[in-house]
Amino acid sequence: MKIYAILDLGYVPEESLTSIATDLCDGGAQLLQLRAKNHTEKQILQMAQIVRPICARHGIPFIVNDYPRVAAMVNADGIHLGQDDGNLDDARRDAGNCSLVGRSTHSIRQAQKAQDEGADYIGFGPLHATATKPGRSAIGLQDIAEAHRHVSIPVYCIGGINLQNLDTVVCAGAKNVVIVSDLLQSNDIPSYIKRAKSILTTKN
Ligand code: TZP
Ligand code: MG
Repeated sequence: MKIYAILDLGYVPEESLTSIATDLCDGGAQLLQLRAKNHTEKQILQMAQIVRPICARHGIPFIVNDYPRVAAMVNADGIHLGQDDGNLDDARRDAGNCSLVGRSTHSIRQAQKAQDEGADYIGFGPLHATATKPGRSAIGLQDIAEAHRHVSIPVYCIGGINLQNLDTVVCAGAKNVVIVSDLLQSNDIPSYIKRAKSILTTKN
């Protein structure tokens, strides 16, 4: 039962990167990803150089979205790819043979395929429509339990999850979750994570 946090630059101003990364790590996030859809690779490298040591100090795996070479340059623990981001083996190699390669999946079939291709974990969603992933329709909660029956690698449910609906997501079979906008917009990140963890553990 893990909480995976994403430092999404759509919600985090660059000048707050250090403090928010520190709050997420201090608060108990168990994985941390850097995701920036409107920045250059060079800018993302600079941000990764800031976040990487914060994660290392806390012993939290640091994962880079989309840019294997950035992952290699900062010695990240992992790389995360979407459905259209290419081959997982190539990404792992380009990321310096990092230990974690994750793939976003939107169906049970894609979940199985990602496992077959060697993913170490998958994102599964979006469960609910979300402004963090515009244009991607919600898949709902009904396939969560089945996805867990089909794959043995960790499944991270994602998309529109917040403290109000987390219990329904867990009751539908979720074990691990990614929470992005609701967490990043909370005014007390550490206590948000503690509340989310207590929902995850009491319902699981
Ligand atoms: N992939 C599927 S949904 C999503 C991603 C990156 C965004 C999740 O963000 P939020 O704000 O928790 O809905
Ligand atoms: Mg991508």
